Amino acid sequence: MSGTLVNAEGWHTLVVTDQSGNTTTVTFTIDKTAPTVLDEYPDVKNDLGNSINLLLGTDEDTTAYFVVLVKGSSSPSENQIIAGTDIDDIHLVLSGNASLNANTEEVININGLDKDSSYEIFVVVIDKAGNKSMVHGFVLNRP
Ligand SMILES: [Ca+2]
Repeated sequence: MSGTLVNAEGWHTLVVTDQSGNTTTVTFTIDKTAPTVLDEYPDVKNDLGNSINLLLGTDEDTTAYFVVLVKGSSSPSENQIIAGTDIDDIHLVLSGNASLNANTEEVININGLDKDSSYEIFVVVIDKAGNKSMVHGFVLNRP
């Protein structure tokens, strides 16, 4: 094997030629950039007491993970949010994930809330290369 080390981001095409002159072309991408949660997200609409719509948007195709905690809870780490736990690794019923398309608003329905409680929702998104965004929080205040 010989060749040039490729580590630049973006799409690359690799052409392999054997001793008989047969060639195989492989296309691959290198992505080292963390995805970003767009400015207006996360957001909550349609607060019906026991259920809400969580709105999310990102700048590339990602999987979003979220946990819903009582207001004032400490933020879990990225990996704890992915695992659906709080900062003490306690698994949360109010957690989940969804696929997001780049620059498209995704609406996630969350059920099972106590209508009299205020909540804090923590979100992290991961791109297809495994790069993680920062944790983003949203406080859902109830009267
Ligand atoms: Ca990326």
